[in-house]
Amino acid sequence: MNQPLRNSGSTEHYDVVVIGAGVSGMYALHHLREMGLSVRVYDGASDVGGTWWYNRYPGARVDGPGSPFYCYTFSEELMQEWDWKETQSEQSAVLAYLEHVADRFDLRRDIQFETWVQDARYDEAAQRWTVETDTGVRASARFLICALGALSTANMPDIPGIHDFAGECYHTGQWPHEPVSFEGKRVAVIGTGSSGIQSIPEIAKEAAHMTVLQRTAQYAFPAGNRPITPEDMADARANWDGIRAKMHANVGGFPFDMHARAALDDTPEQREALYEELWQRGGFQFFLDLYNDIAVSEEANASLADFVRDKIREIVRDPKTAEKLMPDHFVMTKRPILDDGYFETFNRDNVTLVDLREDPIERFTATSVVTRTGEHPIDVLVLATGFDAISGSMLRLNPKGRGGMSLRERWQDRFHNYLGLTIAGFPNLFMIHGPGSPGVFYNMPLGAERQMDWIGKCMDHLREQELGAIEPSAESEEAWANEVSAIANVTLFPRTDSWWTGANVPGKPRGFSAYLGGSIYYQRISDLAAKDYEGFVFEKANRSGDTET
Ligand code: NA7
Repeated sequence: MNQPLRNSGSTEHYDVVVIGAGVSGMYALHHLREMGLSVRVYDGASDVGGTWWYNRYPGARVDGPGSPFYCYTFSEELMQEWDWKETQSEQSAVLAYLEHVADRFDLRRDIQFETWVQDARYDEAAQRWTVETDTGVRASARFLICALGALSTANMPDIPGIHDFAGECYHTGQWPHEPVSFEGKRVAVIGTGSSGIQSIPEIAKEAAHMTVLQRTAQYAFPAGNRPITPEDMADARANWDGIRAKMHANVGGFPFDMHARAALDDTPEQREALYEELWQRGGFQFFLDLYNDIAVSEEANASLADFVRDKIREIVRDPKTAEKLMPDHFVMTKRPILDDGYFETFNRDNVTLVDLREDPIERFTATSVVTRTGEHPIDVLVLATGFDAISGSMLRLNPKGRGGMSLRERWQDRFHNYLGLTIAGFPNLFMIHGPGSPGVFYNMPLGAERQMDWIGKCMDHLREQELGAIEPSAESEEAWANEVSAIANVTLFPRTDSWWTGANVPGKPRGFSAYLGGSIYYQRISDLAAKDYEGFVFEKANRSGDTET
């Protein structure tokens, strides 16, 4: 049992407190325990899984490159023993995997579930963090690791009367654990991002009527979900070392080769042929096998956007509905979406599409949603409105650093950070998948492992050098922000409103908040560590005692 180093009054003392028992926090716990540290993890949920524990909406599946490579890589045995059944695993399959990881590495004994961390404060004299929880437990630790999840703080729309709606109301990111029945009910869904586009076809099959309230039309690509055969798994297992090496080298952390040609090097006919082939095959592989200039050249981008718009016109029978479904932003500059029968759903008699740009929501009543052109009576409201992504959960935690400064004050104008891992004025606090890191642009379990391994080495460095605290300088934060923007600005991504830029949450500072260099990032952070942690400032340890790391 990983006991607190000591108890003083009502405070438990650890080397490290980790907040979050999702993909990142689970690996953090395992790794820190392997280092011989005492660790306590807190999570508001009643079991492991984080985002995969919360997002149980109908149709929820992996919408990235998928299984068997959306997984941890730290344990050869884990890879060898786990069978994935489909390329785009259902939420329940990913959660079952994470539960297995928790069992296999006996993680739960050091996780306190159903415990919400309400406050985290740095004590400069003690060089320690203290966290307060809603269960009354207070813990102190030398290091605080925020594994809060990039997609975990729900974005709740602020629409007049929404709280007066008296029917059932569910956010996709906070879906109930009990089955929800839509049978015979009139359902409205707000939001057509990944969660809306995955859930709408499933809910429409059951509901009496569905009204889709669309603010931004989206490009969506066939998910192409396929069974993973025992032979596929045997192949992956036999070649695991090579696959793992390829994952480390690949820009997105997946073992795939990227297309080497530019769209503009090919004729329109050749482009059309490639797009058609990829469309028929489906899956996230679409984006990896694409031309290498789609995200950087307006003309290349337009060629793919036109192809998808033509597909929508082909699939959707009613031309007026098809026109409302036409996206007009650069393709791939909002999170690419994989669908399973989304556009076909608009051919159903029980589905109505409302384009909120021409027919905005005015208010909710107890029994309906009222748009400019009329009233839609509903029994169930589904909010597929996404998340205050990437930085939102850090702001919700709102840790207090040096001099009691809150993160909300520090991040008022921009999400100041260094390497996406650390923040000036918040010593010994580390983020996993924070703003400024590759985060959601990288294979997230692998990214969590690689960031956590770096953090572990950094902790070792402090111990070896008898240092008490580490934090970045404000200058290195500035330089990092410039590097993140410079890479993003080569692409078309910052030119579209998205949750990547913070545009989905009213009042949020705008800026592209992910490091798009992918695997280069891991080389960068390791090189900086090798140069005596260039860009950081250190403080000598004030005292020893329970600061045993
Ligand atoms: P997303 O991708 O942020 O999608 C949210 C959707 O909700 C999107 O269509 C938004 O329109 C819409 N939205 C948000 N607020 C409103 C209001 N107030 N009124 C109308 N429409 C609104 O979140 P998801 O959960 O779908 O996906 C997040 C990630 O989770 C996804 O990328 C996967 O990796 C898993 P907008 O486009 O902002 O105009």
